[in-house]
Amino acid sequence: MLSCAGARVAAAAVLLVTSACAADGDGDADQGASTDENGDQSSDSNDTQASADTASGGSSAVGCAEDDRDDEYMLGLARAGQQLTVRFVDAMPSPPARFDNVWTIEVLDVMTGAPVDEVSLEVEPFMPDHNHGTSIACQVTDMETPGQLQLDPVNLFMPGLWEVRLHFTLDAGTTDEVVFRFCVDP
Ligand SMILES: [Cu+2]
Repeated sequence: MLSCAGARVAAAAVLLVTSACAADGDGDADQGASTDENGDQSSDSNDTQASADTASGGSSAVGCAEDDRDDEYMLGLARAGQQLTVRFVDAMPSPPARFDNVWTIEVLDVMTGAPVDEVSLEVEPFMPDHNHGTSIACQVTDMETPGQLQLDPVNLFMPGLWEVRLHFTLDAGTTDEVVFRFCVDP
């Protein structure tokens, strides 16, 4: 099984074709679950709509500062699909940034809020403005804490708005999708 490390470095340098990183399975799970179990955010916000806080005038920044389509990252940021809610437990770096990110998420039943462990997840970072994704495959590691998954790397190689589409397949064979949107600066 190939390690992603080489391909990752290459991609960061030149954004070139990295078909070498056909990673799946249980790679480096040694990042450790820096489990911060309940954070200190209240936990029952299914849809923490981070309203764009562009009200504070003054700066005439470009790029992400002007893009109000993105989610404002915070610990506990959650988005819901039809059956599942996904909540951030950890993000390195925080907030999400260009290149490789390592996320720990919590997968919960959208109705009951109970952790859901019997899922498989395919991670698809996508740039809606450019109509492309990334060739760096994301490995998903099941963490010890029920419902928690580690995503490594979530590769956001280009500055701009990314949709990170989380494609879930549940135990019963049904599917669900949860999307986070982050804009990354150069
Ligand atoms: Cu792009």
